[in-house]
Order: sequence, then C-alpha cells, then structure tokens
Amino acid sequence: MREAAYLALGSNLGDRLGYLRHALQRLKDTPGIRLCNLSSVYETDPVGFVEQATFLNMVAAIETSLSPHELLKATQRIELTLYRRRNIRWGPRTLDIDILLYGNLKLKEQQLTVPHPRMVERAFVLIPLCELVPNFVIPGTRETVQERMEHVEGKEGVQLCPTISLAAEFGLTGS
Ligand code: A4P
Ligand code: MG
Repeated sequence: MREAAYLALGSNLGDRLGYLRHALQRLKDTPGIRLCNLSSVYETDPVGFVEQATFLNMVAAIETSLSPHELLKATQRIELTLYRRRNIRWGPRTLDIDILLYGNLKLKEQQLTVPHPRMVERAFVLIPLCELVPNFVIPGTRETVQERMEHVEGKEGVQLCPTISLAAEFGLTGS
C-alpha cells in the first residue's frame, strides 16, 4: 500500500542549496519512494540553538511503499552520505531530514515520533507544508496545517527565496 508522507529538509552549512538538491535526487532514486511535489525554499532564522547560520528549509511530498521505520532508515542513510555529523543537538547541519507526516499515522517511539513532535510550533516547517497540504488535519490535533500555520509564532524569521524553484528543476510543477 502506498502512503502519502511529508518530509522536512533543512541545511545551514556549506552549499545549502546543493545539499537540498542532492538529498532530493537521492530520495527520487530510492526504491519505494516517489517524489510528488516540492514546496518553495525558504531562508529561515535558526530556532533552538540560535548562535548559528541561517537555514534553507523546504518540504517534500512523497508517496511511499516503505514502512515508517524503513522510510526513517532511508532518510538517515541519505543524511549520512552528506556527511551529517551529530554533534550539537539542534546545531549546524549539512542536511537534516525529518518525517513530518505519514498518512494519518500517530506513532510515539523514541526512534520515531509521527507527526514530528515539534512541527506544530515551527514556522519554518508549517509555512512550506502549507503550500502543499493546507487543508490536512494534523493527526492528534483538530487543526489543519493552514490554521496551525496562522497561529504559529516566528513567521517573520521565514523568508521565501523567490528565485529558486526545485519543483521545476525536478519536473514536478503542476503535479
Ligand atoms: N526521530 C524521532 N522522530 C523522528 C521523525 N519524525 N523524523 C529521531 C526524523 N527523526 C525522528 O534526530 C534525532 C533522532 O530523532 C533520530 O535518531 C531519530 O531516530 P537527529 O536528526 O539525529 O538530530 P537533530 O536533528 O539534531 O535533532 P532533532 O530533535 O531532530 O532536531 P530538530 O527538532 O529536527 O531540530 N532552525 C531552523 N530555522 N531550521 C531548521 O531546520 N532545525 C533544527 C533541528 C533546529 N533549528 C532549526 C532547524
Ligand atoms: Mg532531525
């Protein structure tokens, strides 16, 4: 069975856009994952550990026949190929891929929590996600992505990069 899932991608070290492109290509090449749509790219102020460079953030809509844990393994493998080092929690990273949503699944394990536990308070996730699925009710809440996005703090720290269209680069415009 194929499930719709949404992945958040973020980078704030080195060639940030290059890392996003590379990660998307790797996702596209992964058996059991189909890229369906991509949000715009946003330049965002760091949240959490704030003494670090600004991020590029975006969200990818995929369809997958992988189980949630297989999908996590696949995304972690992609992070590793980009020399992601896990030093400082919430610290600088070449590439972070988080699973935001997996169908209507609600799962709470240390290894994998879905919906992503911090997505509802993060403008850098909700703004790009809202481009893709504004009317989806976030499992475990009564709010749609758009309603949640309207209430979230910190939207001023999330700036659209108007000249970048990864959806067009990946041939996904209009899908
Ligand atoms: N894990 C549990 N649930 C999930 C899930 N839904 N998706 C586990 C992915 N992983 C999940 O993650 C730590 C562990 O979380 C994994 O081993 C996995 O089993 P990590 O990627 O190794 O470490 P991390 O990313 O440093 O920690 P964490 O908690 O994922 O950080 P966040 O919450 O992702 O925050 N500011 C801006 N502007 N933009 C950003 O992208 N990102 C962060 C990272 C902080 N500030 C930011 C941004
Ligand atoms: Mg992470």
